[in-house]
Amino acid sequence: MKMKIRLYRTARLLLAGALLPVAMASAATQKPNIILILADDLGFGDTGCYGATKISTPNVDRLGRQGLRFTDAHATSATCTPSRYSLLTGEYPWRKKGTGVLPGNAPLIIDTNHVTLASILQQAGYHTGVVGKWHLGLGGAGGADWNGEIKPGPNELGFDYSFIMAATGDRVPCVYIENHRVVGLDPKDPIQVSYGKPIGDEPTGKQHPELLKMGLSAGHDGTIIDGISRIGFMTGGRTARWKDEDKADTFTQKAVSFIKQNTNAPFFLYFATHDPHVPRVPHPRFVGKSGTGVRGDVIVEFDWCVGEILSTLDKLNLASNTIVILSSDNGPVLDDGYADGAVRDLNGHQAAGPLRGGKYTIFEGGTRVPFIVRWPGRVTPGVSDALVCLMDFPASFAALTGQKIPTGDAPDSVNVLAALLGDSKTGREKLVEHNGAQLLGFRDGQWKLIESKIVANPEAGSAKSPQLFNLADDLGETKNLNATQPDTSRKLSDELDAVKKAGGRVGQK
Ligand code: NG6
Ligand code: CA
Repeated sequence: MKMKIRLYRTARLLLAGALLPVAMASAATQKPNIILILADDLGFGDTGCYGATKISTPNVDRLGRQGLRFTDAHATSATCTPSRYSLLTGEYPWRKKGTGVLPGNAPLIIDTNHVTLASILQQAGYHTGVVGKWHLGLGGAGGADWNGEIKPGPNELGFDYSFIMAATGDRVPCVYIENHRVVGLDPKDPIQVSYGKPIGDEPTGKQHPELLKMGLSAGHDGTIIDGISRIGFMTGGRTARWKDEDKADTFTQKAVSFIKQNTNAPFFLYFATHDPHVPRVPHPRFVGKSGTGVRGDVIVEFDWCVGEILSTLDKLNLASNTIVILSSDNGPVLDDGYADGAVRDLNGHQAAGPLRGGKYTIFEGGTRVPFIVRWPGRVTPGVSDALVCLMDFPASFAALTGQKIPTGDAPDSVNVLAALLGDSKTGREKLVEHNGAQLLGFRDGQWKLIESKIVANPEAGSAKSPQLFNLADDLGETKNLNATQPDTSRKLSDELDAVKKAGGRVGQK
């Protein structure tokens, strides 16, 4: 099946490539290694180079000094699954049903017949790997067979290697999956997963809150794994279960070995960390190290992970031939369902920096994320205000490596390579922002429109009338100009409608 999928995609890519003039293809072709470090829920203001003064992040700051630091880079959505869906497919997630935050037993939501960021680079000759959080579903219509071959998944979407957790740290199953198999599974203790009725005889957080080492503030009252109750129920797989405090070390070690094994070929590593998502359980060596509570501690842990990647590149003499990109899948959240003291211990830290809102919201804090591109000798260090989106990776890296995207694939991905490399001060002109659920915003240059809609979450940023902000002098989205500038509001609203109808390439210049 893998072979068939690959052949089909290869044929489509070759066909698309045939239309590309040979000279253009070779002139465009460059094959630096590419490492994409994607944090989970890291806010715009969470690191030193983005203005944090209370949390020390020397390794991220080093990247920031040595690279191009973007001030207006966005995830498509303010939650994980839709954000990562568009990063890999180059399609706005709100175009497709079923791209909301997924349960841990959801089937794969990406169509294996279309190219992805990974398959584009694989086709360009890269050895491709994903390590860390997946959260895009696994398996066919019935979901994954946790005790057998788990597919389709990343390996069917262009990744040669995968070492992942299925969904999030707070969702079952709490096991690692390497390529198609659960790691360390004892066949005599098979895994079962349910997001409906409780299964197995292990205690749940709902029935036995006294057994929890971390209290709850919302949800998360399913099976207790290692003293923390999760979303959903699981039984079995006891020898395969992860230890929360070791997760950063385990993922980092796998990422580092992937780099070490690929020193001779160009490689693409998508390193999707668990930090600083809930449950926040730093390794003991990071406990209390941030001075801003447990959320800060797992940011310090994240920074350590970044440092390990950078020092590996240095040791292997790969730094100058490797593009390192650091970003986050969505904006920050403090209380995300566990009573872990994140709000109480904040000590004045501003996770979203100067931005309004955060995860789940349509304000800039929801999707505007840290974004650094380092390519020593090629990308001049500095700051870029270009508007770019994580969804632009497929088109941009296809351009870098001389690949042509088949018609109809990655429809919303814009080639912003010149902005990523610092050759241009501008990226896309327009961008649809998405709070991860039903709410859309629209950016056209400095203008930001939030469409009128009432949604369930009162903090998401919805209102009965449209909201219009001029981000050039109101980055914090405090002055709604809809009433005084109705023409601008209408223009943006029409533009948003056009993107919704058009299906792609609207941000292209
Ligand atoms: C929410 C969870 C939250 C987090 C989020 C997904 C509750 C109350 N909240 O439903 O803890 O898991 O989903 O986060 O259960 S994301 O970064 O993967 O989008
Ligand atoms: Ca996230």
